[in-house]
Formats: sequence, C-alpha cells, structure tokens
Amino acid sequence: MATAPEAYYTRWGNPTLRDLEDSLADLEGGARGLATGSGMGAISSAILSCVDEGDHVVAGASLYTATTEIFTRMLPRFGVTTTFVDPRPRGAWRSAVRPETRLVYIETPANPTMMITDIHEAVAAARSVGAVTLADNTFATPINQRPLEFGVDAVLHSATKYLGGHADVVAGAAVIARQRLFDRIWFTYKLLGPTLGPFEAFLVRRGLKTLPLRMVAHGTNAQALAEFLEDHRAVKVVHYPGLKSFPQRSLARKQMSGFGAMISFELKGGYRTGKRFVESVDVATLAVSLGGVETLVQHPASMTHGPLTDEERRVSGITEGLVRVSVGLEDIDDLFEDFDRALRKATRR
Ligand code: 4LM
Repeated sequence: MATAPEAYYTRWGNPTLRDLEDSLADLEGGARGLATGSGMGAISSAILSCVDEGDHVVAGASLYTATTEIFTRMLPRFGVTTTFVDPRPRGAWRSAVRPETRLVYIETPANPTMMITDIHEAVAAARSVGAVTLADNTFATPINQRPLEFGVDAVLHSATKYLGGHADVVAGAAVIARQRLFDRIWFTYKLLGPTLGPFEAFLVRRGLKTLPLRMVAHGTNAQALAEFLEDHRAVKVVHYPGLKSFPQRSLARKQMSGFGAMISFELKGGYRTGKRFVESVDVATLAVSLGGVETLVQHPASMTHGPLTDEERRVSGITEGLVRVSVGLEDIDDLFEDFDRALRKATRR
C-alpha cells in the first residue's frame, strides 16, 4: 500500500496541508493528521477504512445527520449493519458490541442534543471485541477535550466550525493515534479524493492561532446564555454541560476541560414556536453550521435533522420544539436582549 508522500500531487500531499496536519496532530496528541475538503470527507474516509462486508458498527443515536445517513442509507448497500445506542446509560456500549463489531463511532457532545458519551466506556467496549473507535470532536475541539488520551483511535473534525472559526471555509480533518491506521485512512482518502485546497488549509491554520482564546470567550458567553435561558419562562429545558441541572454534568467534567459553546433548548410550545423563535432573532442569525464568531440559531426538526424520519428523530432525542444555538462572541447583553425579545415574540398567542 502506498503511503502519503511529502509533496507529489496535492490529492496525495501538499506542504501547506502538511503544516496544518502537523498542527492538528500536535493539538489532539496523535501520530498524524489528515486535512480534508469537508468534515464529511474525513468522516466518510475514516469510516470506510474501518469496515468490510459483513461487519457490524455500534454508533451513538445522536449524531450529525449526514453521519447517521452513512450508517443507515449507505453502508447497508455494502453489507455493513449498524446498531444505534443511547450513549447515556452505563454499559450501553458494552451491551451493543458483538464479535463482528469492527467500529464503535461516537460524537460527544452530540449534535444537537448535547448527549455525552463516556469515552473510556466506549473505548473499553470496542477493545473487548477488537474494534476501532472513532470520535467526532467537532463540538468540543482539542482545547476542551482530547479523545486520543482516552484510547480513541482517530478523532474527526468538521474544521468548517471552530478550527477555522470564521465561517469562511469548508474543511475537515482526521487525527489518527497510530501510523498504521493513518495509512489505511489515507489510502481510502486518496481514492475518494476529498482534498482540501491549499488556500483553505491556510485559512484553517490561521484560525488555529486564535482557537484557545476563542474557545475561552465562546465558553464564557455560552455559560451565561445557558443560565439566562434556563431562567426564562418560555423555555422548558436547556441542554448545556456547564449547567448544574445537566444530567451528565459530572461525566462532562471528568473528560472535558471546558464545555464549549453549543447549547440546545426546548421551548414550551413545540414545532411552531421553535420555528417562530429562530425566525425572530436579530443579533443572532438563522443558519445551519456552527463554531464561528457570530451566534447562529437553527431548528433541528425542520433544518439539520429534517432529512431523518420521524422515528429516527425520536431515537436521536430531537423534539419538535428543540432549538440549537452556536453561541458567538457578541456582547452578552446584546444576546440576552435579542433572545428575550425573540422568545416573547415566539410564544405570543
Ligand atoms: C450543522 N454540521 O450541524 P462538514 N460533524 C459534526 C457536524 O456538526 C458537521 C459535520 C461533521 C452542520 C453543517 C450544516 C459534528 C456539520 C460535517 O459540513 O462536512 O464540514 O462537516 O449545522
């Protein structure tokens, strides 16, 4: 099998990409990084490198939609089946793995429910049957969580989000713990071809320079906004690991050094109220994606997780009135005012 040369042809390797890849490998603590043209480029290359016909996958029930669709709508065509587990109960991963399980796939915190997976438990379950563990670390970033230190084999990112940080580039990355798995993933990547352009690699590399500072500021704003929302009478429940009321707070504290800036919350009124809220904000922007300096809001049931069936949404924990917020770096008082006004408008009869 060929391995990635230093500089030969940009789909195979490029010095600007290599600079980004080495920085990402340092941040996550892995042997090698691989920069890709999107998060899905990294995710699909990594997953397809780990499974063969007849294999079984165990994956968390709450994931970014396109990742779910790889497991539900693509892998079955190649004879690979997936069991989805609620990642929260103790022992969930251990009881789902089988002798033919080759891959355990986790996303923690999960998009958009903020469910936390016990990384140690998922890795132990995978190892008990000789499977590989892949972890999507997009929401946490290596500033707040380093899954490779818990025994995960490769970490995946949508670098479109916090790593780039400015909502001006689509990119992805994998950071792989050991050279041997890197070689397998690189080989798949080389054939599928989700290459990142060198200029986009430069933009992500530039974004990394402010990543630690941005994540601290994002986290401070998110904590304040989560507490504000929790006290608001239009809001039923807020999902944010920094809140005392968050059921998995102690697990989050054990494996994360900060809680990031993704929040989801349920409005009292359901689907219509959720849609009306996201359409009523003014300082925040109604849009999918996340991780930029501007606050974004979206309604998963009608937007990011709209492609799922009703049953798939139910299993994923996505309720009709759920709203997702990517908390940006605006003045917090402007956000309080904006959210309060939009919440009042959405719940007015
Ligand atoms: C969104 N997310 O949620 P690319 N992993 C996670 C993600 O949230 C995403 C991807 C991978 C959203 C995009 C529209 C946890 C994407 C996929 O879009 O391929 O870079 O990342 O709003």
